[in-house]
Amino acid sequence: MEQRGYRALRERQPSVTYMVALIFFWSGASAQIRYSISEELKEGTVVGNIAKDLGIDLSTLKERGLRIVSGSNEPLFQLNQDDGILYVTRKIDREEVCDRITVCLINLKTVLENPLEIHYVAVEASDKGPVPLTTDKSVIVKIIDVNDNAPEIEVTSFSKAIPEDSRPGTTVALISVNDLDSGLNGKVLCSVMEDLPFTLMSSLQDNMYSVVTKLPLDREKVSQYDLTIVATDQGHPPLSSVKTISVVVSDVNDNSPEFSLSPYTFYVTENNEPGASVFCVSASDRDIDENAFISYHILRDSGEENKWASFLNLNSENGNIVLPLDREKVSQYDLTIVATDQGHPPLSSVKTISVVVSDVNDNSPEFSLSPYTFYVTENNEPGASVFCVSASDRDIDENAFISYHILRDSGEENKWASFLNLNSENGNIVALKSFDFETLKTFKFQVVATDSGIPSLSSNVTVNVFILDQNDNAPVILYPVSTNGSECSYAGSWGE
Ligand SMILES: [Ca+2]
Ligand SMILES: [Ca+2]
Ligand SMILES: [Ca+2]
Ligand SMILES: [Ca+2]
Repeated sequence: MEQRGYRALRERQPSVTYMVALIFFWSGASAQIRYSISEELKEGTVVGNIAKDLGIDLSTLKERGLRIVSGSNEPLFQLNQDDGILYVTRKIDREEVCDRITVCLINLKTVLENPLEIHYVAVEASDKGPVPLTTDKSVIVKIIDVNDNAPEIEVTSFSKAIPEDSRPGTTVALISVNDLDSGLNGKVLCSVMEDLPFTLMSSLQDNMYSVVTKLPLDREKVSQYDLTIVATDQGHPPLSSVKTISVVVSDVNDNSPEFSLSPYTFYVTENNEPGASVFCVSASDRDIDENAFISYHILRDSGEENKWASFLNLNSENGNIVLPLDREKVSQYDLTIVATDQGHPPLSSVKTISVVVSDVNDNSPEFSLSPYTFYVTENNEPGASVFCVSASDRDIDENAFISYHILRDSGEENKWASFLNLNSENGNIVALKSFDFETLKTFKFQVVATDSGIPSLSSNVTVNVFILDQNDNAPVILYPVSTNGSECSYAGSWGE
C-alpha cells in the first residue's frame, strides 16, 4: 500500500523535482537508517526511534510536526510525535505487502515543518520497479520472512477409478504444490502414506508430482483407497498441508464362479411334484456386476446326459432344476453343471453333481404267474413241499421285501387251503395231508404277497391245484414247478 502510494506520487512530476532538490539539500549529512523487523509482529511493536536516528532535537519534534506521509488508509506504521518512535500499527503480512519478492522493503516518507524537511524514502525492490532514489536520510524497514504460509496442494489431474489389473507405475493423479514463503520456508517436500500401494514420483517441473501405483492392486481385497498426500515446507517450525484423494479400484473379471457345495450330491425322493424344483445349484463370484452375474447350463457332452435332456430342465438364472423323478426308471443322475459369468471374456467353472433318487413304495409285488396251476399226485407224503409261488417288487429294500400268506376267508373256495402251509418268506407250499384223488380232484385258493413298505402294498394270485390219480403206470413229470427261477423246491410225486 505504501508502494502504491509512492507510484502515484512518482507520476506527479513536479513533486519529484522538488524532492530531488531536497535530497541535494540533505546530501551533506548522510546516514542511512534501516530497521529490520519480522512480519506478523503484534500491533504496537516498536520499530525504532526515527527522531533520534535522524538526529532531530526531541524538544522540537511536536512543534515541527514530525509525521509519516502515508498514501494508505490503513498505514502499516505510526510515528509518535512526542518521542519520534516508529511503531507497527497493524500486522504486516510480508506476502501481502511485497507479493513474493525475496527482499521486501517498505519505504516511508517523513515530513518535518518549520522549516520544511522531507525525508524521502526510496523504493527498493529486489527484481524490478523504479530505480531507488538515492537519499541521504531514509528510513528503511526490512521485513524478514517468517514461515506463515503452509504449502498448498492442488490436484491437477485425477483418475477417479483405476482397474485392479493396472501395472505398478500406473499414474493415478498429478499434483502440484505451492508455498508463498521464500527460501526454506517455501521449499516443500511431498509424500504419501507409506502403507498404501501408491508412491509419489517427482516430475521434471518443480513442485509437480505424479501419484503412481507401486504394487499390484486387488479390488476383491481393497476396493477404495483414501490416499493422503502430505506437503511440508522446511521452515522452522515447518508447516504442512494434507490433501486426501479417494481412488476407486474398478473391477476386472479375474475370478471364476465358485460352486458353493462340494461334493454336490442330492438325495431326492421320487414321485416329486411335477414342475417343482428338485434342487438348486448355486455358485458365487468374488467380482462384481456383470463379472459376477452367473448363468448355469448343463454340459451335454455325453450320451447318457442327452438321454435325460428332454425332461430335465435347468433354470439358467437361478440354478433351479426341474426333473420328474421315478427311481424305477432312473435311480441316479450324474450331471455336469457349468456356471459362467458375464465378464469379457467370461469365466466358467464346472461341477459334477449326483442326484440320488430315494425310493417310495409305489409298486406292488407282482407274482411270476397269474393264475398258478399246480398238479399234485395223490398219496403224497404229508409235510413235503408240493409247489412254490414267487413274487417280485420293482421297489427296493423294505419296499421290495415280500412276505406271503394264504388268504383264509370263510368262503368255500379256501376250505382246502387249510391243508396247506405256506412259507411266508420263500413261498414254498407244504401239503399237511395226503390228497386222495377219489375224494378231491381239484381246488383253488388265494395267495397274498405283501411288501414291507409303509404303507405296504399287496397283490393276490389265484392258485389252482389239480390232484392226479396214481395208478400202475410209471410217474410222469407234468410240470416243472418253478417257472420263474425261484429257489423253492419240493419233494412230491408227479402223476401222468
Ligand atoms: Ca467373475
Ligand atoms: Ca475382480
Ligand atoms: Ca413295493
Ligand atoms: Ca418305487
